[in-house]
Amino acid sequence: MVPEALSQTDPEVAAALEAEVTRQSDTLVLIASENYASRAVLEATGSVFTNKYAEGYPGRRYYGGCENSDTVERLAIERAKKIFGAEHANVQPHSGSQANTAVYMAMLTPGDTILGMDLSHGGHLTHGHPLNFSGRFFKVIPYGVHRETELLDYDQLDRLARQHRPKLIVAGASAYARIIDYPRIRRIADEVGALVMADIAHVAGLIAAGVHPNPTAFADFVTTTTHKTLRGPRGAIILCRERYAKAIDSAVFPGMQGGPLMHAIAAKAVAFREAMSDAFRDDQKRTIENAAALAQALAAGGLRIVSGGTDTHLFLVDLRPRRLTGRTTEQRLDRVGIALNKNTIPFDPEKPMICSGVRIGTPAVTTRGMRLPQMRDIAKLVLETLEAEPEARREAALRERVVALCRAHPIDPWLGRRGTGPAAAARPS
Ligand code: DSN
Repeated sequence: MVPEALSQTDPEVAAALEAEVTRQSDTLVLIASENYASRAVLEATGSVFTNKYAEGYPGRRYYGGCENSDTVERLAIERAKKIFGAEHANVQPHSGSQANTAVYMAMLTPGDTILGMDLSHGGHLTHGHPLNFSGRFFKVIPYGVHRETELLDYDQLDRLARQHRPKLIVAGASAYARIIDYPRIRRIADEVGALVMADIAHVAGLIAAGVHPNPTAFADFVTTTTHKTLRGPRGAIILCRERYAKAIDSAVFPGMQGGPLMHAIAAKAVAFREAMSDAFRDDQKRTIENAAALAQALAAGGLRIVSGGTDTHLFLVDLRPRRLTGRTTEQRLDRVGIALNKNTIPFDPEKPMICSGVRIGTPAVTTRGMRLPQMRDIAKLVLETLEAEPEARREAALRERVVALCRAHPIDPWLGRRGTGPAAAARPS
């Protein structure tokens, strides 16, 4: 897509956009929360739905001219319910943080107690971090992983729940590589009369594809972003039982949002349709296989994988045995065109801006068609880059190999630069 009008109106933004296309094309993205939305999703996101105000919900709006907005929002709702087996869906949250906020607003009163996974053990800011609204408005009891196994410590969670009698238990993580035992968390919650919110932002695509357990039957609320493994536009949704539908809808609007972003909702509907395809299911399965293979290859090269491996699309690497920090590693890999993020590991002695680990994910490289042989290539590139601070010539050589690997698996079909049909958009050529 050549952004003709944009180039004429604003050459500076057009140039930045063009540079971003090149950066995304020529970078190996191992950031676990990033992906490539299809061309169809990008078209809906960049559509005239951006012009429409549609406060309210389908059939009950505060503005005229909402018939087409109703159509796309109804499609998004029905598809979301079908994919996750939910009784009710609200597709309006602008982000995952706002989805979580809406659930808290609907069900809690400031000062209530919640249990959430510690950010430094893999949780998320909105699960009760002291600097986040969730940690400021609620009494948060963090739970985490076991020091030896680095697996979620359900006994600790059980103990804390009995001791503190929370109103809500948040299950879910943004940097935890293992399957979460949702039935067990439900049982713990039932023992103390707590609600359960499952935040599946990271694994939603895997769940949609049926290659990861679905918590919908065990949680009162399920929240997810739509742009990570789910491969849709930026945004989020909330799924819940019918009896909470009204409370959730009112918490989103008028509780904390005004006009829904209809262009994003249209794009969510498109992404949900794509998520029901066989091609999507295959890609999600491959995403997990690729993550396992990459973790194994890096471990064989001497890196320590937190908890010894992964069941999902991501894993954490503990860099302390290599005397590296997450920050140095992120920066060094960035210079050769490999993007990932520094991440705390459980019981991390380093500060959050330094970190002892990195988080590695395979959704983006899998979407661009990479498979097991490429995972071995990526592992080699990462290991060689980490061997020693590369001097300029070696760094340039590594960068060249990264670009060659990227160009063999182009993202052009997603950008409409080659092949424009749905097949080209849905899968790499
Ligand atoms: N920033 C997201 C992630 O990278 O996991 C979580 O919100």
